[in-house]
Amino acid sequence: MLDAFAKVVSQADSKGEFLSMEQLDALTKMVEGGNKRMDTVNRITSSANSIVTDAARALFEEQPQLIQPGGNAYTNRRMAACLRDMEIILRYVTYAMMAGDSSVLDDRCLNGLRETYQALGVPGGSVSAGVQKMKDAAVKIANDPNGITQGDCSQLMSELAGYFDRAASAVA
Ligand code: PEB
Repeated sequence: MLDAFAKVVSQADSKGEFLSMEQLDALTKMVEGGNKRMDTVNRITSSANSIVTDAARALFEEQPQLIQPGGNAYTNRRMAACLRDMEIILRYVTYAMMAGDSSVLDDRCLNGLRETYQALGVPGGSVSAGVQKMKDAAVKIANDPNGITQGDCSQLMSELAGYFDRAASAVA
């Protein structure tokens, strides 16, 4: 598991090189944008419950077969597993956002997840659709201009969206 700093250090070390100016500039920008990054993580973390439940509700509205007998979210046990999975994925996205690097999400959540779902008979495409819904909600919440110092968050938001896309395509 790496963060943006450790990643650059490890890449440079594997080549036996000093950090480049480009790498230093990129990390300086990351430090300068640190408050915005933490606000983003904080906002998503505080709204995690509603992000998960709203996305699940919308998913079941679009794909009602999931909650009908024989569906993959039918019975309380499967419904609970489904909501839990969405929460786990969202949690790892917030970790990646905090670290500024996807490796924690990749290594501890997404690696092998497609195969797990295949083995369980859980439709990956549906999980993927649920993740996309969480993405839309999370970006909306993180990018809300109300109640926060104004600034340009476009780069952070596309980074955030990228982690969700990564999760969605890992299981699709
Ligand atoms: C991944 N999910 C499930 C299981 C595992 C995961 C390992 C099997 C064990 C269990 O049931 O608890 N666990 C999960 C994860 C990590 C982890 C992401 C990462 C670290 O450790 N059902 C639906 C939707 C979807 C869904 C499409 C969006 O209809 C999910 C939610 N996951 C779902 C369901 C099960 C499951 C298990 C229904 C139970 C499947 C079953 O037992 O029939």
